[in-house]
Amino acid sequence: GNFQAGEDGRILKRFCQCEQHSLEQLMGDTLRPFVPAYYGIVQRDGQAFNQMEDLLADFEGPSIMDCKMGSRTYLEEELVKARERPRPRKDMYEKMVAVDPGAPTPEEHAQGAVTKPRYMQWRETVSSTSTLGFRIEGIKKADGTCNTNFKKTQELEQVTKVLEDFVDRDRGLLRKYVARLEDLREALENSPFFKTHEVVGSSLLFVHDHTGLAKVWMIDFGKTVALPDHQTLSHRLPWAEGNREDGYLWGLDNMICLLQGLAQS
Ligand code: 4IP
Ligand code: MN
Repeated sequence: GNFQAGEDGRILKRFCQCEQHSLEQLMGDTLRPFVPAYYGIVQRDGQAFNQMEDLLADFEGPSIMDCKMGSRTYLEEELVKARERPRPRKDMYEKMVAVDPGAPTPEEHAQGAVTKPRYMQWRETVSSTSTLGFRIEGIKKADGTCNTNFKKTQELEQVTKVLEDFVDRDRGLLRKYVARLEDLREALENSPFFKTHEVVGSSLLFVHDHTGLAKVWMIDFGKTVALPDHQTLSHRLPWAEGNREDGYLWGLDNMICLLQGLAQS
């Protein structure tokens, strides 16, 4: 797997250059309180790992939710590569058919394969990524239940139900999550790092427990890349190929709105 247990309060994640670069820079950014602390590279059995803070360490029997943020989940460079040299992916075809046997085109059925951007775009359009700018990837609750079957969770009502269930309709929890997300939004809007990076495939990790502790962090920076000099993003404008907009803040605005609605209902 990608993870190994680290020493006290730390985890090891398979080394990724892009993630290392991002975590290092984030340690000196306004976003620092919203990302895992980074402790550098370590070697284990001849393999390199990024060592970072175990975000679950302070919780007693945590409930956890992973939401992938943004309206685009692949890098523009992956689109260019796939166009120049299409690499048919059988594994992605199979993942697609498992969710919807009717999704592949007749040509894709004949090939038994799809390109990565094709798969990623399809995932976006059947989930809430395309309609809300975020999608729920997985939930593990304190009661032991675990669900990663959200590939077709798209409608606002479905998403709302899942979020309500995650917090067991606890308004106090919802208010804490909303407050934390509003703080995060402010930090993002003031972050030099965020302004100058395309943030793709990154998630928000929601964690709470029975003591009422509730926090959210940004995780997964394997596809967070610096823009060319002097280019910046709004993170709210729609994506058009070449503008590199990722829809991150659009998704966060929608998420905050939704949770606010639940907290008040
Ligand atoms: C996965 O699709 C996720 O999108 C992965 O993103 C992505 O990894 C995988 O691409 C893709 O197959 P499913 O979630 O539908 O299984 P993440 O790691 O953010 O979950 P990348 O490499 O794009 O981060 P491949 O090319 O690694 O298979
Ligand atoms: Mn992820």
